Amino acid sequence: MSERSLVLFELAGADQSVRFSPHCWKTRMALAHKGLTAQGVPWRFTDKAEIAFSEQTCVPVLVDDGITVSDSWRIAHYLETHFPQAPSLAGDNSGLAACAFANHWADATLLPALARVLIPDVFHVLHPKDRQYFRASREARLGMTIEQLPTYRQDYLTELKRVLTPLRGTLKRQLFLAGHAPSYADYCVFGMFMWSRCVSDIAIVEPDDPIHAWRERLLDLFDGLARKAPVHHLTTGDL
Ligand SMILES: N[C@@H](CCC(=O)N[C@@H](CS)C(=O)NCC(=O)O)C(=O)O
Repeated sequence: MSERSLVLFELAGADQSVRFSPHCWKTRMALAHKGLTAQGVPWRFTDKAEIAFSEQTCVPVLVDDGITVSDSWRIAHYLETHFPQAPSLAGDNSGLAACAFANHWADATLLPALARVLIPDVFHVLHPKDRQYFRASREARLGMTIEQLPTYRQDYLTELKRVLTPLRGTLKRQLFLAGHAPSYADYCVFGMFMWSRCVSDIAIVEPDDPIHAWRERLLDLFDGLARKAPVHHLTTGDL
């Protein structure tokens, strides 16, 4: 396989052995995963002319026996398609392992961003016997009272929108995080949206946001299991 002449243009520092581009590293790792070796050509930001043949201005650029491919994601697809006998970049028997990132991202990044928006509403959904515990534990975590949170709600919503950027970018191009069909990765993130749906009527995504359509698809799954789930209805007593 490695007899093929593969050349990879990759970003280098002043020391040309330092190849520090994250995107080039994606390609490096993908090549290794496939059992392929490429001749690395050091490239600097200002060496545009050297990759002009690729008709764009960024590295990585892979040249495979005269075929030029740029953009790390497109290169990954190219490698997957043209080296089908090599281990799949999607992973073998990866199962839940493939969903681990979505789960960690949802828990470590999305959840805290959502919490700042939702906690005042969550408070009203709680059984009265839980309220004191909830207030004490969450206020200690947040460093402010539950009543103070809404003051900053607009800022928190702006931050949430920012946090959702990678999800939005993914769902602009595919139906589910796992591609054509949902996986546990979708459920890891969707759980956060169900949290919101169940406690609040705050619109956390706009109708023209790809996340909105994805959420609708998930709400429809399994005969509308999630859509049919009871949600809290705000009353004036909640406000
Ligand atoms: N989406 C591209 C991004 C590539 C990219 O931004 N590469 C940087 C190096 S990390 C680059 O070549 N930048 C050129 C420039 O800023 O002029 C990919 O995944 O390959």
